[in-house]
Amino acid sequence: MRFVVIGAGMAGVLSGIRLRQAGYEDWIVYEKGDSVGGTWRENTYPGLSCDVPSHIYSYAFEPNPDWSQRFSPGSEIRRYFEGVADKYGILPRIRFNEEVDRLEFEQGRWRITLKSGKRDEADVVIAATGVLHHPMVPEIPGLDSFAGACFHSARWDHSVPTEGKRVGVIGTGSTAIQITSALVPSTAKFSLFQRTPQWIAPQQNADYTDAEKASFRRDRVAFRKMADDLTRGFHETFSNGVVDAQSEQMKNLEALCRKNLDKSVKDPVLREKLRPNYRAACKRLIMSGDFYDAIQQPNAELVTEGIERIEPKGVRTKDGRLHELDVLVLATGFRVDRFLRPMKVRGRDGVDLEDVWKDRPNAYLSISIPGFPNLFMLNGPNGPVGNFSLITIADMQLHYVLQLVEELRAGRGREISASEPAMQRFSEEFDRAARNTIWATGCRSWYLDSRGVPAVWPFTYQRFTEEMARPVLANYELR
Ligand code: N01
Repeated sequence: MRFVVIGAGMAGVLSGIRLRQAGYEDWIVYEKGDSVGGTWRENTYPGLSCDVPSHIYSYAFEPNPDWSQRFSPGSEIRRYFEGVADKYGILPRIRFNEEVDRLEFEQGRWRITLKSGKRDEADVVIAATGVLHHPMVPEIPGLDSFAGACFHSARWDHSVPTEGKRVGVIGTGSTAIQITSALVPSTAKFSLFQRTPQWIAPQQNADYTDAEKASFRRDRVAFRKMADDLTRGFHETFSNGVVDAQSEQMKNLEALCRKNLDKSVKDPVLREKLRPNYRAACKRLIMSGDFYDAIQQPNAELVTEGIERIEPKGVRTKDGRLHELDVLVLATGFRVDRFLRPMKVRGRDGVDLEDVWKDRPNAYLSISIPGFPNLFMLNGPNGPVGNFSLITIADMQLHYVLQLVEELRAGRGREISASEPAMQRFSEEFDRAARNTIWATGCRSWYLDSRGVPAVWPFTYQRFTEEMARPVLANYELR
């Protein structure tokens, strides 16, 4: 069987490794960029780090005793992925600067057309195309008229100096919060344009000492146990809490965030401007040990007036004030409803994915779409994203996908995809559960789909683990 993997980010590299381990030799990875790393290649903004502990945000088979910090910086994470791809011999199998344009299922195989005009074919396609991938550029009047440098946070222009400059950032998501902490100390003036305040959980990010790293290297069993304990602790507290808005975990989390705000911000006016009027973790929870300190510095300003328009000299807010800027950063998030798009995907009988997904993207267990056989998504729609380690999630999904593929290898059929009734049942149960989650308690966030229903795994983490352990073949159509 021939496999095509789309994307050489964390999940694409993992796919190559797992395919080889499973004994498949005929596979290739198409990557539109010029190197591996996905989100860690595209995001290079100052202050970038992962707020999932590094020892959890690692491949299970490639623990890294050398992580510099509990939450290591983005550049280090990128180097980790590059190193793993190299060590496992994945790089020669990646076709860089090749973007997949079309996927068409014809006569039992996927026909792949690349933007370059080249063509390929595969029995199985694994889409490892990422979630937070397509920058969301806001429609603010006058945006193009800005005379200084303006870019999205995921397209950071490192040729533009920020030191000693007047920098403005639009947005208060995880990205903007990290940029704020990183840039306030070196800018002349820093303006953070907040549309909605965020709850922020405290985070301590100590460096690992040389002695600690040596002990991780020496005692692999204890090292593994530490990572497992971290994972378990996280799932028992956070992961199982978010799916039940009334849970003790969510109440405790809110108390923690409230205490963090009350204790950290001295000026009562600023404190109230920073206080959200929705529940903690309704939006994707932000963790930061230095944001409140940064925003209280004399050169920092939290701008809460709405943005009227952008002008050549800066941002005009609705109170008539012009915030003069040299650099404007759009930390305005991503189009998370894209998934496989903008690829044009046609399944069995020429069915267009755009039509199937015209209301919203949907997939059985986040992996398979009825009528699109032998096409499997990693971190697809409705999966566990958020404050999870997506590496663990993708690895479990691959384990599951490879069991489906095993049905083909064993000759029990040539085409496998979720059945319509299974998709229907899953969607109904999904929607019911989604309404009980913390994400549905009244805030705007990228978790919500076009109907305002959270599009994120709404069941327990335990359930995800159980579902991924073994596919229920009765829920699949095998031809
Ligand atoms: O994007 P976001 P992000 N005018 O969508 C605002 C992961 N991540 O890049 O809240 C004014 O969260 C918007 O305002 P509002 C993580 O999963 C992880 O920060 O909608 N403002 C919001 O404040 C994260 O959740 C890490 O009112 C506008 C912001 O832009 C995800 O990536 C680090 C606007 C967008 O926030 C995305 O985070 C970074 C407008 N027209 C990212 N349009 C870590 O691991 C949008 N906004 C630490």
